[in-house]
Amino acid sequence: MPASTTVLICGLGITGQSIVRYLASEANLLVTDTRLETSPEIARIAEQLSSKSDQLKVVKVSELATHWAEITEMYVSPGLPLSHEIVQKALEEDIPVRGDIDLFLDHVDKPVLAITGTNGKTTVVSLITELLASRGFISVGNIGTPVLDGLQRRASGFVLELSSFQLERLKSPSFKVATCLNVTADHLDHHASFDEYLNAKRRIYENCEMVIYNAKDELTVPQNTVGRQSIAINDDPKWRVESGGVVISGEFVPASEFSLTGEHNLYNIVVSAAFAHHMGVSLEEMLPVLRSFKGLPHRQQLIKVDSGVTLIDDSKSTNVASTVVAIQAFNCARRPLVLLLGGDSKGVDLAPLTNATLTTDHVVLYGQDAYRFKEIMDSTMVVHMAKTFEHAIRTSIECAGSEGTILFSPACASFDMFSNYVERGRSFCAIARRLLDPTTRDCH
Ligand code: UMA
Repeated sequence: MPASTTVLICGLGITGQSIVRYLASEANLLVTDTRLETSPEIARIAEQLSSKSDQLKVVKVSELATHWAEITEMYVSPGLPLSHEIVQKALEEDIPVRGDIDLFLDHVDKPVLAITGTNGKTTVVSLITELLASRGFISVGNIGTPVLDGLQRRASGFVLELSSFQLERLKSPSFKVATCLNVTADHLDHHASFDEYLNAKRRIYENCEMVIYNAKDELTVPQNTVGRQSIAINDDPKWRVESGGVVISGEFVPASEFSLTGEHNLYNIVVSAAFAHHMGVSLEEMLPVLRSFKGLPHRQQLIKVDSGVTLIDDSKSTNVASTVVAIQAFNCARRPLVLLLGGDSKGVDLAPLTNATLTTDHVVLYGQDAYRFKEIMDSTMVVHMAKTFEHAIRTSIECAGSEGTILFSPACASFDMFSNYVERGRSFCAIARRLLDPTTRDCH
């Protein structure tokens, strides 16, 4: 980048901070965040950054008007919608608007395997990374390590988790292998419509060398596969989910051999194996990893308690589709089955939950959108409204009796009460364990 370049970085979350670190010695940086004047944490980060460099200036959004003429490029964090006035103003001024993934793709010279989807992407990214760990691959992106920080680490390749936010602002995707796992309604407080969300997700296939998709799920099928390598899972006899197991690389493996449970995870296993196969990993090498992979915390995770109650932490469920999948997975669990959900529903249609909840025995609702959920429940359902998170857990325990199952699968973002789903999941475990096992102090 020429030294005279002035780059505007918008957003001071972990993405914005990684862009600052990456471009610090290459350009004059202007940094802003819509939360500068309302969040003490963001103000502290801004102060810290400006104290470290003379080439970095923090500006309030209201002060940007005097800077547009000098700005040559702008990087926008994933959490800031492209419809935001700052982005719209930059576009009016003909300033190129990019995301951190563009900068990463400009500089990366290692294979990048890209994964998106409404649900399951973190599980798939983690499993592919384990399958390729001996080849020196690391996971980056929406999973939690900003891509530019990943670029500074010694890696032979990257397994990149992409959100719709990251994909919609990506200028020219060009991945070695890409998949979109599934698409169901989510983030409709950010995207103007389901189609806009779907189109963002499907951008992952643009210009990529190889596409992997579910031939039985039209929304995941790339519009153009001509001239590219592809694996059409469930259409290809060597790669498919079958009753009671999976076929990977032409071999049948029974579901009972895997630690991961649920039909959706069988698909996740096939996709992950297809990626590893394309990167040269043999079936013999893969099988021990596929068998031992236990999944990730807060995703349909069984929590041990010294009580007859079965406790499932699915705090990672931040949308309706993933809660429907969780209800199906625990349909045969010990009864009564108590579903605990609530939080910030992000403006999506909640109706797909109506039928799914009919197979549960009780529903306990809490948080900002508890009443939106109550409205879509069938009149025959036993629905309990809780005033606080602790009250919700206490009510769930009462409903579960001595040997029922509590499924904590919120179907919502956590931001009305917690900083993220991890904090929410930990809090759920800690409170539930305290109430069920008064001698237990913590949750791991
Ligand atoms: N925000 C502002 N003003 C700004 C910038 C952001 O108000 O100027 C708000 C956003 O509305 C959002 C929050 O700040 O609510 C955080 O956004 P951010 O872009 O600053 O977030 P980062 O800390 O940079 O983290 C982002 C991803 N967060 C989001 O997309 C919201 C992280 O994914 C990701 O791990 C990280 O980049 C590295 O790539 C988290 C996430 O929640 C896990 N992702 C969503 C999901 O999985 O559903 C998409």
